[in-house]
Amino acid sequence: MALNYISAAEAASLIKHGYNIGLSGFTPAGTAKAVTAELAKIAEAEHAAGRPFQVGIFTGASTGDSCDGVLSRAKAIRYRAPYTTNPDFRKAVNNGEIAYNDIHLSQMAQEVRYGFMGKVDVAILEACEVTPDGKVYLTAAGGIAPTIARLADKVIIELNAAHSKAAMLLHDVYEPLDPPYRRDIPIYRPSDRIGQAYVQVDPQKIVGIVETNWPDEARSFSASDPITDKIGQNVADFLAADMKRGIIPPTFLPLQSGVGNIANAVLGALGRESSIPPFEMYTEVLQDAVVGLIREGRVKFGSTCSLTVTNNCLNGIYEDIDFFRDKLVLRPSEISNSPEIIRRLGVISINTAIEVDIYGNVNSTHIGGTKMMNGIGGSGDFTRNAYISIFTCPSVAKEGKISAIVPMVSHHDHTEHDVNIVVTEQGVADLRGKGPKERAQAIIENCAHPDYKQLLWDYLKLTDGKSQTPHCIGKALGMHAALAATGDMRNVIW
Ligand code: 0RQ
Repeated sequence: MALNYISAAEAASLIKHGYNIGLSGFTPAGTAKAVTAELAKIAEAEHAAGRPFQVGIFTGASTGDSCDGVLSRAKAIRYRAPYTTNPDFRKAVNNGEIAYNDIHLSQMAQEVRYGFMGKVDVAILEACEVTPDGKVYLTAAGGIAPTIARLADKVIIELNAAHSKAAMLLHDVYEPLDPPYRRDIPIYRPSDRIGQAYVQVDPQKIVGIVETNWPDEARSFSASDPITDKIGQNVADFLAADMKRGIIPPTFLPLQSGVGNIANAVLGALGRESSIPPFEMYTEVLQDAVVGLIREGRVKFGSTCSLTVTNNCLNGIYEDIDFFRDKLVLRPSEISNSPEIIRRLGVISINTAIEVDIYGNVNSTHIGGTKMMNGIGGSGDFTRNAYISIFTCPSVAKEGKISAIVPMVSHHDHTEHDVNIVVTEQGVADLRGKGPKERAQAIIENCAHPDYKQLLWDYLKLTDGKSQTPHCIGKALGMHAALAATGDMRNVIW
């Protein structure tokens, strides 16, 4: 079949009000850009003419401004799942304008297949190459591309020259069967490849190819600071000690790490820790720090869903593809984040918390219990199934007005049953093998900021001190209430 080249505007005009669109990509890496940017213009014109225009968006994780940003500002999103990081999208969600379904990333493709979110009308896949028989070679991420490409009525390809064809060598595309026919996913080492290099699309469904030259809209990192450096060092020291004790085998175990500045600093510190041997990653996002560690031989292999790296770093990988091709693999998100594989490989997970309570419950998503920050991402997929699950965060936020260690989390993403280790710049609380009352001692003593330690000890005195999980229910959110009333949690009066 001949490939049909069309403009981004023509492609966007195929998307109608009420459609659900499925997008390739995972974080801004590998996400379609040109068609969604044009779609926002259509939405604005339709709204100006007094007509409704909104779509549902199914994707792998966050996207860039040319999707979530422009479409939020154009009020063109009715529904979206899963994770996002865009500030305009966040504003719209917290104004009640968008139905946001913040699900575990490993579950996204299968929930689309199960039909929980409605049908996929149009899939838009970013590719570095496409063949007339429908082989689509993805760019910097796996995401949910195989599923949306198979389920969509129509498929649009953004053929993006900003990505080198070297990306063709990085993908391992595999889609499991649905129950009751699902079998084990045969990955036994992070480097195992089990699928194909491309997404096979029915060529009859490809309604157009849009040629673009649009680099990924990657976020850059702030330089590490003394707080993130100390958190990173605390994690590295903890893991080195666990290896010395024989809890972690001498070969070490694969690591997962989330996104953001803290995660980048943690990986940097692990790379520098000479008592930790070269290790592998089984993760969902791979950031700049890890690419540097692969070059140095500190990271032996990276299995990931996306290359969430700066464009300089991405181009460096493409230029040195002969070096990287047997050290990296990009997988669909339901494989990179598969609970089955995470448990089998014994992955050590490292994610970031917004707040942690004294019993080890973690809030990763909501500010003040009600306002969405980003979303749970893959942190639940990894935490629940990890060999050792670690959460990191600075002990305070907003110049000390907010304590990250609180009596009770104001929103609950990861329960005390799943969280093993809490790390702040103050120290490390090892919760393994401890009951709730012992956990509270470890967290307050080791992780709370000195400004808040006594306040937290005083809170415990309000409880009966004996129950399985001692709380004073009327005051458990007292620090949050003090913040809301006075702008500073330190003003709490118990
Ligand atoms: O605010 O942006 O105004 O400065 O939250 O916090 O410390 O810069 O850290 O960039 O790593 O983000 C949890 C949001 C942390 C992120 C979260 C404010 C703080 C700052 C950002 P400013 P930092 P990060 C990977 C797996 C989801 C779960 C996960 C995240 C801003 O890491 O989205 O790990 N995680 N998923 O000041 C009020 C508090 C606060 C607070 C921090 N207690 N109250 N504000 N902030 N704590 C994702 C994927 O799966 C793809």
